[in-house]
Amino acid sequence: MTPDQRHLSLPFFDDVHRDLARDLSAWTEQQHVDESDDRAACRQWVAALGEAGFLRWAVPAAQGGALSALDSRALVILRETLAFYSPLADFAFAMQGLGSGAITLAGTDEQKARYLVPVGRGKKIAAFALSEPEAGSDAGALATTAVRDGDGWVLNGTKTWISNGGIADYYCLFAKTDTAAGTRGISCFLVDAATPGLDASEHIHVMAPHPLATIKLNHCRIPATALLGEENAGFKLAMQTLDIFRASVAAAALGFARRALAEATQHAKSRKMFGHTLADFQLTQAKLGQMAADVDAAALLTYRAAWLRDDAVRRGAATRVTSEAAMAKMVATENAQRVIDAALQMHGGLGVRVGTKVESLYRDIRSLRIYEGATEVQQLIIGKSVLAGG
Ligand code: COS
Repeated sequence: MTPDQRHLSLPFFDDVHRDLARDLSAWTEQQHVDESDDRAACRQWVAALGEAGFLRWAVPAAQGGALSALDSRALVILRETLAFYSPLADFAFAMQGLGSGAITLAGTDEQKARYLVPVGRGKKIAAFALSEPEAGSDAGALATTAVRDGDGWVLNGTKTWISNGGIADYYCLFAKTDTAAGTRGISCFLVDAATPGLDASEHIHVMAPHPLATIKLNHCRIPATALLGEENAGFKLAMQTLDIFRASVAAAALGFARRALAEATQHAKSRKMFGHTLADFQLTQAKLGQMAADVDAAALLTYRAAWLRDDAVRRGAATRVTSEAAMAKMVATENAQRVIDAALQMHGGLGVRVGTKVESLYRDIRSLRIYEGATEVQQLIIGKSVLAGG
């Protein structure tokens, strides 16, 4: 099954995006990764994506990337296409981007060379460590501390829900450097996985298996050069990184929804019922019509958010796309959940049978409505922006 790519003719995209989508789709269709062990599969996907050159889109050209700056539309195309075929392939790509995005935004030349070059080749696995047991949606409430010690820092605390936890080579990790300053007292650090005192052995098992762990930091000593960006400017850096990747979460949801719609359409055309096919019934046609509209609404919001950011970068403008990215993430993930549920329902008993594509999609989509800012957080962000007048 291949994705419908008619949307690529929309003016949001350039030829570079169209070529990328076609090459990636042809490549991914040929991959045969055994996904029964999610951690081994992710390592394999990172290596394969790196070797094939697709991780180059997660880093800028100066560090071996495909384009001079991170391109949101390319990220959207990559995640949408990979998600159509394999949620784990999408996850592997996404984490290379999310775990290195802050370095692209704020890294020194040395940090960029040390981390971005291998990330773009699939030689280092990246992770983004923001959440904590008591700081999920309220990201500013984190309790992990980084205290100056001689010419370095000492980290103490617990990070949780960390994607790639346990298989990452380094963590882009946020900690309090001024406990009295709220969101203005958070800094970002690049912490190598082999740092003594870092324990990533507690795996978290979830309904759609992927590498996820709790990270314990017990007197982890890191050098002064591990500080990423300015001291106490880490919260904004985290938010700016999320602004880029939230539209790509929307794209992953879109890839899942497109796959569910394709599965439902194929099933409706072939399934015999009451002397007809399922597709002959108006009830089925109405359902497919609603699903297609939900997919297109999600697509347009996602492409708009990506285009707006790329356009601002091209013009050198400091325009924030926080609200547009939040709308895309909220609508695409919520719509995808509905589309997948409808596709599953259309499959009848087969829909809940383990091994059926719509069954795994039903599990895969659920966490996207939660991570990188739950739907309720997106509503909050959009609402604040409406009240602020834009
Ligand atoms: N870009 C740049 N700066 C931003 C920003 C953005 N997108 N969002 C917020 N900021 C800045 C604000 O301008 C403010 O700056 P000042 O201190 O100079 O005034 C500062 O950051 C604090 O912003 P705010 O007051 O809005 O922060 P809140 O503590 O109210 O939190 C939300 C805002 C809820 C939006 C934030 O905590 C959030 O996004 N939570 C979800 C976190 C998340 O996605 N977790 C998943 C982790 S990855 S799986």
